[in-house]
Amino acid sequence: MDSQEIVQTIIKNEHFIISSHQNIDGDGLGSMIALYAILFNQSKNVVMLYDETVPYFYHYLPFIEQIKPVSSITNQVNFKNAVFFVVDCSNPQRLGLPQQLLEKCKTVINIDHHPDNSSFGDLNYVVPNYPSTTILIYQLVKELGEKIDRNIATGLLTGLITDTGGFQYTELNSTLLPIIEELTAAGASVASIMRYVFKYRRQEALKLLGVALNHLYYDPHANFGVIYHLQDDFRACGATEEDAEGIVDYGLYIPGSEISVFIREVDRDNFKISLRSQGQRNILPLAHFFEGGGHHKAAGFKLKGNFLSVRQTVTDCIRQYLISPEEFENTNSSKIRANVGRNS
Ligand SMILES: [Mn+2]
Repeated sequence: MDSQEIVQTIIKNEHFIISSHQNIDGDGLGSMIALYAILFNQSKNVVMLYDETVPYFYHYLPFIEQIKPVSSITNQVNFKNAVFFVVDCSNPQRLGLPQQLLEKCKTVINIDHHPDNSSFGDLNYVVPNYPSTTILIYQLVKELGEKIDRNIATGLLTGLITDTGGFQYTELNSTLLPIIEELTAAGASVASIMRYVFKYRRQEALKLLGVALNHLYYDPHANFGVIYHLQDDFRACGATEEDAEGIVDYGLYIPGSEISVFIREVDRDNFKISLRSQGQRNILPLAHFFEGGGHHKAAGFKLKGNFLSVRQTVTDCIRQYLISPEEFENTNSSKIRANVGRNS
């Protein structure tokens, strides 16, 4: 791992760009914000780039208004001298527009915890078994010898809380507890972050959740839940994509459920599919089968087609996988392998 070199690169350089994956989550944002705050405290010249809307329930984060679209900075940054941090992002394609800036920059630093990260950086700090990318940023702050203030702590804790599902997917242990204690002592609030990340939702989002629960289908033989939203559902509720955050989890609430799948129509005949699992099930092979990616317990991919055929394809695959994972992986091994790290 290149953490020592990353620390040296921070010390030796003045200009930094930070970005994360499209369809951003609390770990991507928390990592960006914490890193921004660290570099800001060192009086470095730093910009954060993201081209989509940052969901309103993350607006409590410090420096959130400093996140800019690519078009706003293109003329201001001397890319030849800039170090580009890509955080919580398994491959450059997931960056969206900021991807075009990577090759203009002096150094690309890739900090991530996705198992299928393609090690695309000049320097790579990738540890797949870490619960969040923000814990890697925490290690960097320590190596830098930088004091953790409230802003840094809030970013770091936001990533940890989001990616562990509020400490439901990762056990609180003797490694994490002292870190959480340190971050809360620095001024971050577990209670407040938990509320914003998981509970703070506008009325339109709650209506959308109601529709999702009405659509819920559960397969009692293979033990998985399916939820979906069509464009008409978003329109009827006055909801947007950000309002669907967290809905995928409900398919795992049913006793015995092993996998939850959430299919949503983002444009006509264009679907995003999110997968979640609990217990021992690793859903990454399923995501790779469909040219997606992610983690063992949280992954996703995209599919085109009409809704009924998309749903049929996805549910058939999940059923086959749950009934016999070895057979599924053996039958599809070349396709699964070819897609690892390609597009998650
Ligand atoms: Mn993450």
